[in-house]
Amino acid sequence: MVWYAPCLVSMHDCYESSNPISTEVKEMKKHLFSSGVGLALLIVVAFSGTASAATITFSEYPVGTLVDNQYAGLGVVFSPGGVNGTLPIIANDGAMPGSPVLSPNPPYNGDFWMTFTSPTDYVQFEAGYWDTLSTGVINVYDPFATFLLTATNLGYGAETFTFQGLGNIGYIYFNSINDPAGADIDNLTFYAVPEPSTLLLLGSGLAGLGLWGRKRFKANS
Ligand SMILES: [Ca+2]
Ligand SMILES: [Ca+2]
Repeated sequence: MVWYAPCLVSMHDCYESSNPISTEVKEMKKHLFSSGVGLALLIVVAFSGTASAATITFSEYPVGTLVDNQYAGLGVVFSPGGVNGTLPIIANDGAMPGSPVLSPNPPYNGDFWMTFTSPTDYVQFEAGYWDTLSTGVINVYDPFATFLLTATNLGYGAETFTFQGLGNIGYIYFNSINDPAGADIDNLTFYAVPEPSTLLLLGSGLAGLGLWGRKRFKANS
């Protein structure tokens, strides 16, 4: 059973597929392509769709930094798990392509929590280095701490985990204690759920662009 949905296309497509405005955007794309001014306007659409994304590479602070609320402004805080009871730490992991990483502490053997302080419906991160299959424990909860699903590593090395289509995500628990030499995470990306007013603004903006494109097409034809 696959508990998480690896995103094999692109982050924008993944986001769009779970976005309530996706039908409208797809219709608009079709229209814009047919109107002959699609390319320039599609760039605007793509930019709008990813405007609320945050990506953390863990190169923002020095190696050795214990991480709790340094990223609170982006919408995520970290706290100790129950195994070692320590905060995660920014560490070098030469086996991971994007080192430095965020590791359980002491590296790389333990667990920690991520808490998303703003509503988010898409979370993705890399985790590894996995030396044994199915040793990771990654549990996902909604903002009310209701359990949503558990995931584990289905491969060796670095693996990308993507959680979407679950509704709002509030907490993710990460435990790599059963993997030889442990594992850590990197490139944590998440999208804030757009506020209704933002959606309305985006929708009306797209409608305006569509009308503009249609007018231009008529003028050119
Ligand atoms: Ca990194
Ligand atoms: Ca390992």
